Amino acid sequence: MSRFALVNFVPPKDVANYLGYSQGLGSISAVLKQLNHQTVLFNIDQRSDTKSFEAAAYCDAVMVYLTTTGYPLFRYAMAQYWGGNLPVFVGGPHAIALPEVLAMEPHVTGVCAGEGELTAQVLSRWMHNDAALSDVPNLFYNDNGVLQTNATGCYVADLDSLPFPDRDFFPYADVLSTKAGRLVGMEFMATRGCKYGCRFCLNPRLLKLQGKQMIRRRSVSSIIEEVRIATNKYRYNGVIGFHDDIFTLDVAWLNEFANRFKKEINRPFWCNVHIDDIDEQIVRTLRRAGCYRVLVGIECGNETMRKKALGKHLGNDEILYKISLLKQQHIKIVATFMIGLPGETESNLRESVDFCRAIAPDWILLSSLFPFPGTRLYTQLVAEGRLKADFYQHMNSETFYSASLVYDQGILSMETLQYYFKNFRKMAGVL
Ligand code: B12
Ligand code: SF4
Repeated sequence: MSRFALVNFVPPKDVANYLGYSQGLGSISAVLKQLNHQTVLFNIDQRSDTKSFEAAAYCDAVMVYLTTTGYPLFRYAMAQYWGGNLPVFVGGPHAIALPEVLAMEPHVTGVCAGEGELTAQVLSRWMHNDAALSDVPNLFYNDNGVLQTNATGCYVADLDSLPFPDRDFFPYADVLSTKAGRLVGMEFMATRGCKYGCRFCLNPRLLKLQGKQMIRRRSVSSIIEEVRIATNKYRYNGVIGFHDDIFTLDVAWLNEFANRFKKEINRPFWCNVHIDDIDEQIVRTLRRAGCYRVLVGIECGNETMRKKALGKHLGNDEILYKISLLKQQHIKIVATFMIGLPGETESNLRESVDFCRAIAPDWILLSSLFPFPGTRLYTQLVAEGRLKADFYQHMNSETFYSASLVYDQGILSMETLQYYFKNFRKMAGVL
């Protein structure tokens, strides 16, 4: 039996409302426990004291869930605490984006370039000399200075065969009781993968690494069973949240879900939808199932920019029509917008504000554009010389949450960006 430290580098509490639950780490913990290993969670932020770093190093191995914004802290932890004989494995979005770079960093034992359940299973055998690193699916590693890249594209074909994510591993009752926790609700995920090709998102890379078949869905029975067990266990009466990238990809699945969720669970839920996917019938089905809020990616007000810069092929008229369908069914709208896009002028920013006003969402999630490694936008900006390929090594981990841009946008001044970042909601009439 081994004891694994599962580490998540999270934003400090005063910077972002990180809730603490991660489906990815929860799933890896469940898989390891099924094999009789122990798992310990470390949520570490830049204000964490040395004890957290040191305690993780007392486990038999460290497994890091790495986002790009967590990279500076990861590097610090490796240099100060975890370098040496401790096996350190890295997975998560930043690992999926840059496995060949991370694998060659000092003291990194291996990097998971994809889904982690099969990887974790074989790694736990490696810990007991029962497998070689070359046997581990999706793993990139440094073999005496030579990069080894095992087959990627390995994933669990039947998601129902996985144990439910391990919620007990998190301080889960606390997660639910915070203000943000009450808003986000109890989180679930029925689908993995997304068919769209947005230039700012990591999903197209995952699709390329793992192939189209990787878009998978759990059965309705499996997701309902998980909701029933988890809500009973935590005596939870609040809202349910589905984190699937797009909840409405499969109409037949959605119909079955709507009938059974209403009958067997009957709780309000929110989910993510894509404007392209929804029509009157789907919106009615969502409502019938109990959907009271959706998150919709709009990103900007200029149609050409949305298509060309962001790869989101949606017309403004189509968006307004689909939004009206959602409103007819009294479904609340949370719209995402980004500012600081390549080629964006102040007049484009005003277009975004005006379009947002026309949509009149119930809430806006606004961010400044962050070209994550592994996305087509990142590759483009690096090729154009407007972004340093290793920018993430030097940034402050709070950059992501501010109005500053990490690339040379060349048109908008810092003052203009900050002004729109601060006043966008008010200007669009969303308070
Ligand atoms: C739900 C979600 C959240 C939730 C939960 C986050 C979490 N840690 O799970 C909340 C809202 C809290 C959140 C916060 C943030 N998120 Co978020 N989030 C997502 C979302 C939509 C789904 C994540 C998920 O559950 N995926 C499904 C599970 C099964 O996959 P997974 O998490 O990747 O884990 C698997 C593998 O990566 C791997 N794996 C992971 N860790 C390890 C470790 C080892 C050792 C191994 C072997 C394998 C392994 O195995 C897991 C199981 O298969 C993704 C988009 C996406 N589709 O993934 C964005 C995404 C992960 N988020 C992103 C970002 C930027 C953030 C924030 C930085 C933003 C913010 N507002 O603060 C924070 C970071 C907080 C943190 N450190 O976790 C980016 C990351 C991009 C990047 N390159 O870093 C993504 C990819 C969206 C995007 N923009 O493209 N997020
Ligand atoms: S629709 Fe959403 S999840 Fe899918 S590729 Fe675009 S941004 Fe990513």
